[in-house]
Amino acid sequence: MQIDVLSIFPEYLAPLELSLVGKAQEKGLLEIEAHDLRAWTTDRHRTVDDTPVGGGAGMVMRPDIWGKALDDTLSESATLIIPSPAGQVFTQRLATELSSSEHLVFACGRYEGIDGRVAEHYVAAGYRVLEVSIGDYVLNGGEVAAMVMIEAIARLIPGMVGNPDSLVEESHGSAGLLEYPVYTRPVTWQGRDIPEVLLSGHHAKIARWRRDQALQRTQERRPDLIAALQHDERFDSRDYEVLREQGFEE
Ligand code: JDQ
Repeated sequence: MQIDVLSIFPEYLAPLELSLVGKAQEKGLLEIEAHDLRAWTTDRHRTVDDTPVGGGAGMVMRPDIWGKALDDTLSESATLIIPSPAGQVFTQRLATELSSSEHLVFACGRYEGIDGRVAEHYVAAGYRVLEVSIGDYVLNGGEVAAMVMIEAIARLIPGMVGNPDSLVEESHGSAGLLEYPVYTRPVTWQGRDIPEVLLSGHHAKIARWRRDQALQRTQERRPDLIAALQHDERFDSRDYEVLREQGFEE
């Protein structure tokens, strides 16, 4: 997979060289390049922004500069991703879907964002264009959002990840639920013991305990996820027993 990131702060993307994403790059499964948007300016001040037409606070990024940068960067197979607080929400499903892409181009805006015609133009030109939010909070620009998405996507690239078992588990029974709590030695720490069942060696009991924990904390912290799973026949009768003990109805 090729990933190009366009930004006025390409140095922000430096951490992608490290850790998991760096390993994917070393393995040749992934190539990430950060480009300085100002390379496509022609004026002495390397201007990328202008005042908002119609009035209002702040500055807007110019479509002509973005157009030149994207024309030089997009390939025929590329998906254009524009981080935005007004985008569709980034999910594990979207990460999985994007992990089989040949080419992703992230257009990272700053200020009040990128002129709205840029997304429209590349849709009209036949590209897949996604305006994507990483959650309902406001960042100062698209760079951190792009890094979040790239990390989530890169760990799913076929042939990647240190421990493939963790990905298999993610896509199985626990899918759509929060993770169960995990423990390691020492068995007693600060007067707190690891739950006895985990030391029993009884694999079926351990699996059931972990599912109960996942169900309980999902019901407590993310009832929206329980509601979403309910009609999908994802729960057996024991699951419903656990949920009902927590005050769950229907
Ligand atoms: C940009 C901005 C509009 C603040 C400029 C480019 N999930 C998520 N939160 N914030 C962003 C994404 C994001 C992405 C790209 C961005 C924010 N800004 C700043 C723009 C209104 C408010």
